[in-house]
Amino acid sequence: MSAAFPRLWQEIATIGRDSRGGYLRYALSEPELVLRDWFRNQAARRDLPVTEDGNGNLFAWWGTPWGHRAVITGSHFDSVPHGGGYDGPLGIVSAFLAVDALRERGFEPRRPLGIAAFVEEEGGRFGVPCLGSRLLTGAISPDKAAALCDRDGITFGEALGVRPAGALPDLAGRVSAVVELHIEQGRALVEMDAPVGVASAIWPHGRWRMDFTGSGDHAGTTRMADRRDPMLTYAATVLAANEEAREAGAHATVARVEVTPNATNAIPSLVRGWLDARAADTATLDRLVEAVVKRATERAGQDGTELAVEPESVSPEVTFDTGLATRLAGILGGAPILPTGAGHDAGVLSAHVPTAMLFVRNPTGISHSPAEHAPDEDCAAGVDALATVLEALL
Ligand code: HGY
Ligand code: MN
Ligand code: MN
Repeated sequence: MSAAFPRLWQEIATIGRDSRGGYLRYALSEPELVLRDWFRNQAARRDLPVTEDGNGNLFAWWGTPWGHRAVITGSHFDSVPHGGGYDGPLGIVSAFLAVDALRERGFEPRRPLGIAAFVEEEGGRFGVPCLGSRLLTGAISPDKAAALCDRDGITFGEALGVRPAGALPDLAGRVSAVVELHIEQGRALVEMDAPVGVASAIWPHGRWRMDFTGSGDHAGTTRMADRRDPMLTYAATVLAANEEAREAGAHATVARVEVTPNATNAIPSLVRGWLDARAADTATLDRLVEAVVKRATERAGQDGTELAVEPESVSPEVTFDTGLATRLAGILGGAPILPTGAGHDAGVLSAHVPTAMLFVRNPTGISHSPAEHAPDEDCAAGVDALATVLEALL
């Protein structure tokens, strides 16, 4: 295996790493800005001009920027809080190495290739995932995006420094294909004994903010019978979501909560929790969310609390271009084709342009955790696969 991958991977391995080996790479935060500079530096080393689309997305170009029938590859730098280092950056590092490999083969593309670094894919800072690709495709308005706030009250517009430019006109006319390489967030490739796979679909999924409101009071002097404690309604809802998902063969997670006033000796007045729900099809997802909200509402009635549910982002089912997926799997010697429950910028772009994803084997399947890891030899196989696929598309 060539040493190219570990050598380049090591250049970013410590950027934004926390004391537990996880990564804190919020969009447009200090570590991610360092990664964006690294991106520009890698592009400059390869004579690839870099453009910014006014939405926070970076593109390094082999050929004319946004030239005729361009191919786009790449991924994102941002991580979930204390997440893994591969989710996102692997697709960007692999793209630069794929260009190196194609140049070593003496390949001359007939179309421009854009290596993308999409902003805020995780939604970890501003709350809406795939924010950069949603802006690029017009799936979210510049004003709505600009007004999104992080935990410190800084808006995306302030962090970006400009009002987002919004949709690129005629994206479908400019771009002939998109291929995003990503670590697999699951163990299917391990079970299939394959280092690289091709995506068939992304499950429909979304995130709903649930506000449980009660009456704040003294923990020591308020009789149990007199309480309207939103923490009880929240707790019952977390358990209900888990039960309903198991019954529906779907996935539901409540992993983020904010409590007001969040004091040991004060019954909360507000508990804000986020439901992440996903299912193999839209009907199942809708039924799941409906069932969770119904049970939460019933419990609120018992507790004397109020419930408000706000969908923060909902992503429809994505079926990647079947012809493209089959063609790429064939080019890769019969690589497996598999679905995923994880959202990606490629999913957003697939509504506008023929889009594919390549997955690189993840031995544990773990992601969104410091334990996320892919062995160098599988990452190198991913680079080779990406180079082969890009050669065919360019
Ligand atoms: O949450 C997701 O599915 C993706 O990792 N943003
Ligand atoms: Mn992710
Ligand atoms: Mn990702």
